[in-house]
This record gives sequence, C-alpha cells and structure tokens, in this order.
Amino acid sequence: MTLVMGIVNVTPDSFSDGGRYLDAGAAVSHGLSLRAQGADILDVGGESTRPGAERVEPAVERDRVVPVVRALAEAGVVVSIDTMNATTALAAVEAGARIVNDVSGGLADPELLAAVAPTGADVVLGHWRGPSADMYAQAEYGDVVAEVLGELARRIEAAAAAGIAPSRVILDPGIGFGKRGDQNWAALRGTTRLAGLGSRVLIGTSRKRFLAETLTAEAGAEYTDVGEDRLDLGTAVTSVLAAHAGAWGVRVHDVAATVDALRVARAWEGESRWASPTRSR
Ligand code: PMM
Repeated sequence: MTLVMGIVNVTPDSFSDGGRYLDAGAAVSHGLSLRAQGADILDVGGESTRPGAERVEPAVERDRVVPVVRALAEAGVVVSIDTMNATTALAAVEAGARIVNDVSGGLADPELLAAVAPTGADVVLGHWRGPSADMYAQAEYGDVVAEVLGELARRIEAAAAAGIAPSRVILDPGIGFGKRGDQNWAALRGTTRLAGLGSRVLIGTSRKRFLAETLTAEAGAEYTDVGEDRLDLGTAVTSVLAAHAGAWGVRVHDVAATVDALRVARAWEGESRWASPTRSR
C-alpha cells in the first residue's frame, strides 16, 4: 500500500506553506494533525528548495528542525528529515528521524552519504542537477526518463560505496528540480521504470508549478492564479497515478485529500493491485 508522507516545512519562505509553521510548537501541532489525517511519515524541512531559493546556513536549519523532529519522534511518528546537509541529517537522526530525505541525492554535500551510512537510517536520493538558485539552467534533456534513471543509478552506486545498501535507498525523480513543465510529466511517466531499478520510489508533486501550468494552459491564465484547492486536487490525482505506477510513497501537503483519493482508487483496483512492487516498511 502506498504510504503518505506529510510535509512539515519549518521555513519562513517555502512557496506553499512557508511562514505558517516557523514556530516549533506550531510545526509540531501541524505535524500531529497531518498524522491524525492519515500520514504514515512526516517530512520535516528547514530549508526551502523552491526555484530561486537561496541556501540557508546549516546551523540555522538545524535550530529550526531538531526540536520539531524530536517532538514528533517522541510522539511515535516516523519522521523523515528533508535536508541536503550532513550535519543537519545527523542531528535529526540523533533526535529520532528514521529517514534522511536529500533532494540532491548526496550531491550537494559530499559528506552526507558517508555520515548517514553508520546510522542505519533510510535515505531518499532525489534526482537533482544543481542548487535551486539556478536549477532551470540544467533543464536540458534528450530522453528525460533515461537520463533521470541513469543519474539515479549512479547515486545508488555512490550510496553503496559510502556504505548504504540499496535496500535502504528510496529513489525520487525530483519533480520540479531541474525540470520544466513537460519534463516533469515525462519523468512521472517513467515511475514504473524507476521502480524497476529495485528500490522504493517516492513521488512529490504537491502544489508544484508544473501542476499550476497544466491547470491554466487551456484557459491562457497565469499559473500563479491557481489557488491551493485546485493544486491539492491536482496533487491528489497525480499521487493516485503514482501509486498505480508502483510508487512506495507520495509526499504531499494536503494529507486528508490524498488519503481519501488513495482510498477511492484502492476500492476501484482491489487491495492486491496496491501492494508496492518493492519492499514496504
Ligand atoms: N520537493 C520539495 C522538497 N522536498 N523531497 C522529496 N523527496 N521530493 C520532492 O519532490 C520534494 C522534496 C519542494 O517542495 P516544498 O517546498 O513544498 O516542500
């Protein structure tokens, strides 16, 4: 069964829910309400990765996320830490995080994979071609799926060389990271092939710009005019399709809508179709 990872951003500038949960207590209550709505995992992040975002000092990031990770882990939640920094990853794992979610797949901080290896935590390796500040400069592809798969296969090798077995790896095609509009749809169409590499697959489409562009394309409206409700509906649909294609997990802001969407889709398909083709936790 596909797992739902709820997003808990502890940043002042994330494009979708930033600012609201900068206070640790508010972030923890938001996380607990996402769990009550059916989230299986909570992904805590202290650095915005939205296009154009500047990097945050690791010490600032650590101060933001560690108290939130600790409180949620103590409440019995499976916590994932969304970071590209080795020091933040280690501090979060010490505070109880069980998954390190690195959208850069270990490329942004060359120490991260070796640092996480001895902890036993699982690691999300995202497809990434460069920092958010100039990520669209890297969005040149011949065959999107072949290149994403090839580059992620090399990240699995890098993780293995650092001491992280493929069974601890979760692959993510990095929707919105170094990919424009249609390149994201192409990457999503490759989900089943990505799962074929043998690791679990995580898909994150939630409230992303390519969804807003798709929702406004026919009407010729500005993508920035699309409200959260319409983006969350688009997210729920893509999350169902990701599950259908074999994703192990989906990363979303609106947990309640995604849980309902997966419930309805599961009723159509029957339980057996929804067993993940790769290892589930
Ligand atoms: N997207 C964002 C942040 N972290 N992590 C994974 N594994 N996959 C994603 O697609 C992903 C991520 C950007 O979205 P946000 O700023 O709304 O959290």
